[in-house]
Amino acid sequence: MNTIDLAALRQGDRRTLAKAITLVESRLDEHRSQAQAILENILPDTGNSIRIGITGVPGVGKSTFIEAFGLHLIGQGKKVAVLAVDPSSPIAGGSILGDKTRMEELSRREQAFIRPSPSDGALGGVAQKTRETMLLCEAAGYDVILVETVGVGQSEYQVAGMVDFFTVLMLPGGGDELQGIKKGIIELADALVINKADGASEGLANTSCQHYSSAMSLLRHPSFWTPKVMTCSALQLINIDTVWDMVQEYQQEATSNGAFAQKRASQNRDWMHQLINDMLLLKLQQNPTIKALLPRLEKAVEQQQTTAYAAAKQVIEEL
Ligand SMILES: Nc1nc2c(ncn2[C@@H]2O[C@H](COP(=O)(O)OP(=O)(O)O)[C@@H](O)[C@H]2O)c(=O)[nH]1
Ligand SMILES: [Mg+2]
Repeated sequence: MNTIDLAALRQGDRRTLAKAITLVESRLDEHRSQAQAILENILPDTGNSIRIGITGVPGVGKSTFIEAFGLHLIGQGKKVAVLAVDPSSPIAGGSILGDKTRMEELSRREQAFIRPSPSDGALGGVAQKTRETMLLCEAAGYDVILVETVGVGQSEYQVAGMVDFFTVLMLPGGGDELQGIKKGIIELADALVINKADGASEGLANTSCQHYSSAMSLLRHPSFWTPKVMTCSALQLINIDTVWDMVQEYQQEATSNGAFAQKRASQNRDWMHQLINDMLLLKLQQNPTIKALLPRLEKAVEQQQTTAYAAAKQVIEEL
């Protein structure tokens, strides 16, 4: 893999973008430093997008929704990038690759760029790669970045921490726990969208909508924004435009009151701290003295010859 044509990337050339993402996803140190150089270079061209996270249990309709939503956005003159954070099945069963058929039309569009979840990278894992990929997509002129996650492990929390607007798709009827939505996820949501509000399920979807609307109004939300609850049908294209209108309303308000920039700034700060932790750990694991010391210390701790605290302190002092 050699150099990336940054001018072509900035002009939105898809092949160049794909190549740059592959570089970012690589585990090789050499690629890593090339990727970092590119990211430093394009940083001034990033940030001009709205980053939207989409989560929900398997089968709720994420892929169908993204297809409908993405096509709607393209109709509004937007360029849309779809990324996935799916630590469970990095390549073969990746949420996007697995049901690319559900995004058939979107994937054919010139104004859409769809990238499956990266395989778990060394530093920072999948989320780190997705953050960097997001920057590349912004430099390539994508206006809307959709980040999908199936919600395995910590992925919803990670996605919520890298987007401007976090959407939880839900099924009509059944509480969040019944649906297998993790505790705490609802509290992170900027919007709950009850999908499949069509046919026989429409009434149930409306009941769920009322239920969650009152539940959300009781939740304390640490922001100017009171999370919205609405229904839609990704399949029958009902309310897809309403969801986009809501996101735009959020963006306008958050931009004018400063919350938008503030949130991104604090996300970047948190990201840096996360990276410091990861890098420290890596340094620790690669240090030859510590490598030799660790098995002895583990044994000593197991056999209660030393306290865990004293052993940990010895390792840190070695570093
Ligand atoms: N009735 C109805 N079915 C839907 C809707 N959205 C998705 N589905 C169906 O639900 C199933 C799962 O959808 P999919 O997009 O693959 O869900 P994902 O696993 O969350 O990505 C598919 O059979 C879809 O056709 C909807 O709005 N209404
Ligand atoms: Mg899917």
